[in-house]
Amino acid sequence: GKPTLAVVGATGAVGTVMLGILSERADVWGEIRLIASPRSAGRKLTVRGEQVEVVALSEEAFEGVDVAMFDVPDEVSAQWAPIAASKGAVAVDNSGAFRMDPNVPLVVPEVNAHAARVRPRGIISNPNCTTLSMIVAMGALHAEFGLSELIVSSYQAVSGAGKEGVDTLREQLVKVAGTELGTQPGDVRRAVGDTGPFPGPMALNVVPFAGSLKEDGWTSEELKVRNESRKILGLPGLRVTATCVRVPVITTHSLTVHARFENEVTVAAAHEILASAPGVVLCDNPAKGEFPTPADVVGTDPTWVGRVRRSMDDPNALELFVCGDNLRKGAALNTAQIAEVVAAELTGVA
Ligand code: 2RA
Repeated sequence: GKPTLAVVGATGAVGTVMLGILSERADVWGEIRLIASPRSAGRKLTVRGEQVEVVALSEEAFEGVDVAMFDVPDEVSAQWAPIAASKGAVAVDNSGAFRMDPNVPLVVPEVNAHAARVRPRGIISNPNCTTLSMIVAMGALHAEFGLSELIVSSYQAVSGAGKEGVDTLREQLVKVAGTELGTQPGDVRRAVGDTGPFPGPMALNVVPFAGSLKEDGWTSEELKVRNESRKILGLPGLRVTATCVRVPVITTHSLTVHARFENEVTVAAAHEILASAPGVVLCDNPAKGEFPTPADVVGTDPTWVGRVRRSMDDPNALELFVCGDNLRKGAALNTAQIAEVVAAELTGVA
């Protein structure tokens, strides 16, 4: 029969998008079990057009589960993904708890689907949304030109910080709408008051800090881009520098990328690769005003790439602008794709 899937964290920002994605994609699952904190147990959610009652997270909840997706905070995954695995499920985890564990593969199916088969702990990790928003395009270019360095700046949407992030921006936008704020030092900060999960106002502003502070002034997000890109691409020595910035966008992360390669590159060759790469859409006609923006990309599955230029001072380097929906490919969609790779393996289709 078809494998049983559990969705842990079904009521969260990513879980909600996941239920929509599971309803749209080819139906490879038998039972879909929805699991959340005891606080949400008993709620009914719609998946595949059916009402399903949410059950509380417990050991018994994983009985008979073949694949368990986790969209929960790091500490919840750290505790419960190994329990799901000990019950015989393959855990596909979207937290940061296991991504850099050498015994846990970090998988983006378009780039390294093969890595999903080797999972000594019964756990597969899903990358962070910032890495995921550009890595499919980078993987395609790497396969052709051989990547040697990435220098990126991110423009990250507030939904990366969950529902609280979205609520915070929406409340702030109401406070600044129709005013003349944004003309005096501190006027926006005073008007919006509470900045919620962000270290500065998000309305009428950009904040050059996402995640938490780590060593030498780097943030957790910046280290994730570096470490995860290296692991996914299988390039442990890849030079990577990231500056992660939060912008007043609800959903869809963008990045500017300076990518340096072993070999000389041309825009025409890069266009050809990006236009034919699975999971990538090339949208690059600036003369017609055509380039990806979060407002146009949100709600879609692919990684969108535009503004492709060859670096003026380096024939081996490209400059690009990349957008990806951080809740879809950046989280739920990639997790669903990994789970489908496992389902195909379990049912002998792969
Ligand atoms: C963010 N990447 O955008 C984080 C979410 N995991 O805040």
